[in-house]
Amino acid sequence: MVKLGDQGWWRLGILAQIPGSQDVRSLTALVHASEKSANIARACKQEEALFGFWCRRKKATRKIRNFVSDFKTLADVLVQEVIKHDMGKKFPGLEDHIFGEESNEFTNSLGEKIKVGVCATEEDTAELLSKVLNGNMTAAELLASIVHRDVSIEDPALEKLTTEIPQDTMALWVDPIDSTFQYIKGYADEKSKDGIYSKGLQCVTILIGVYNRSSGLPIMGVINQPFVTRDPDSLRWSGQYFWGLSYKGINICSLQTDVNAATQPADDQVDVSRQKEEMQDGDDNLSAVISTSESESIKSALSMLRLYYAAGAGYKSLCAVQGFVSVYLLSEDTTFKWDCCAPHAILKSLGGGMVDFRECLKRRKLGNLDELPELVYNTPVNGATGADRWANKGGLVAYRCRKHLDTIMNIISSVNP
Ligand code: 2IP
Ligand code: CA
Repeated sequence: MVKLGDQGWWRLGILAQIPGSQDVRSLTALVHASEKSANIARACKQEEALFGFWCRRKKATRKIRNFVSDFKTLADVLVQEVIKHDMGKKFPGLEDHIFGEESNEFTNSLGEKIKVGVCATEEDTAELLSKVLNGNMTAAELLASIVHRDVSIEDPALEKLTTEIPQDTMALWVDPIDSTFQYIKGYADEKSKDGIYSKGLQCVTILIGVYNRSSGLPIMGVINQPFVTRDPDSLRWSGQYFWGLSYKGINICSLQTDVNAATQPADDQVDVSRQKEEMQDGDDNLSAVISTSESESIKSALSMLRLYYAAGAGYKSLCAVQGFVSVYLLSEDTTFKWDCCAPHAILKSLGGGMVDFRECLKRRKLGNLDELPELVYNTPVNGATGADRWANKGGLVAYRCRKHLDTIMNIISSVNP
């Protein structure tokens, strides 16, 4: 067994193929945790009859403009606890630096408060979950079996990574189920436009991002999309995941897994990806994805672009990651650090990033075009309380190509003088 914890380092890369070693200390652990989470999300959705009663309205105090509804689900709480448990088991001590949207407290229909968590044995976990599920042991056992089952993945690109990152420099933001409303109410048979779903289960994502505790900048992340295609016969869903790492000049993403290119200095990489995008995608082909609740002035400023609407902050970021759109832009303060850390890391690994929209606009007006106000993940909003401490106050722009970001910010500046 490889005990990298003794050195306090994470090793990125699969060690399972080395005789006597274990698959530990790696980006792989994040991918595993996200896949287990996706299994939980799919099980709760697919067995809706079994779990149909567990939706509770979130006691949300945070502001969500024009939201239709906001729910707290057992899947939400359980996924976050599973990620904490599994990462903490592999990297002892790290569980104290894993932050997320959910608390682990759940109130059942009898009004009893139960702390959801992963117990030492599958039986104990089932017992605990049955309390949340008002005694439904069948549902509790099914969930507990997924929670305690190891997932296996085959990802050759991950196997090639050998970077080591000191564990005590890292912290995590987790959004266990982003786009909760679509998860609860979303339909399975929505149609996409140019690959983009405006709503539906495809807009649901699980987001796990790692950032540097002192700089606050993202290092690596996984976006897991549990509901991508549904088998017409079994009606079972399958999903996909995307990962990215941007650390000390190493930039590698599951969408661009050329390790030789990835180990080039970061700046060189940015230039290469910029050149490619500039060649392929002229300014007349720019596009953006925005929230339906976006302000009218932004909607009209962006109307000259190909404009898409989609649910889910994680999903809209994923559209930018996949290159379906040039940017995901949000002018409001309705996203949080847990919505952005994972996609930000992946966009960085592709030569792009995520910036504070309002600060970006302000700097442009002052003529400061060079220094981008990248989002950071370690600093709460001054004077805010509760979840609002971790809101992205100035909105955001997620982009893959710097030139596209500049062009779109120019368009907005010109109509918002
Ligand atoms: C929400 C979710 C919403 C999003 C909001 C997020 O997270 O992603 O869909 O609003 O900003 O905070 P919109 O779809 O208008 O972009 P959650 O579902 O986890 O509460
Ligand atoms: Ca969210």
